[in-house]
Amino acid sequence: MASAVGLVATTAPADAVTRTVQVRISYQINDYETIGSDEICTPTTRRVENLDDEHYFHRTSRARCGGEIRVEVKYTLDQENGTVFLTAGRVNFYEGDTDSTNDLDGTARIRKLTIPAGRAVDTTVNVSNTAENEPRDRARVSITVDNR
Ligand SMILES: [Ca+2]
Ligand SMILES: [Ca+2]
Ligand SMILES: [Ca+2]
Repeated sequence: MASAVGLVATTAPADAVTRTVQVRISYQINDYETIGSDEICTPTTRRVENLDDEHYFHRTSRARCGGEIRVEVKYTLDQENGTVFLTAGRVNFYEGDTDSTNDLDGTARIRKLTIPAGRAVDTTVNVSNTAENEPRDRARVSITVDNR
């Protein structure tokens, strides 16, 4: 039999747990136009990563639309004993001269998610241009965290 020496050569505790998690974020963005039709964008971002149970993971997903809008989804992932938690989540809606603008015109919280091992959980957030009272500048953001 092969020797077991070396198999425990790690600094992680024996009960360390790592989960491979996919976060999929689908955007439906409407860019209001004073002339012509509104511009509509439906990008999706996907991120697969390994979450150990000793750290928090701060993440940002971004989408742009119509030359004037940028939507940013910020969230924190934590993992304990195989269960994944999405916390401190927020969707920020920027609208201005370009899609690199820092003109924050709307924001909304993401509810906290608890995703047991073997499950996927999703949530939807709506945000719009409340600062300039332009409800046709808006985004619907669907977030799925897959802990399978
Ligand atoms: Ca516009
Ligand atoms: Ca535009
Ligand atoms: Ca604006």
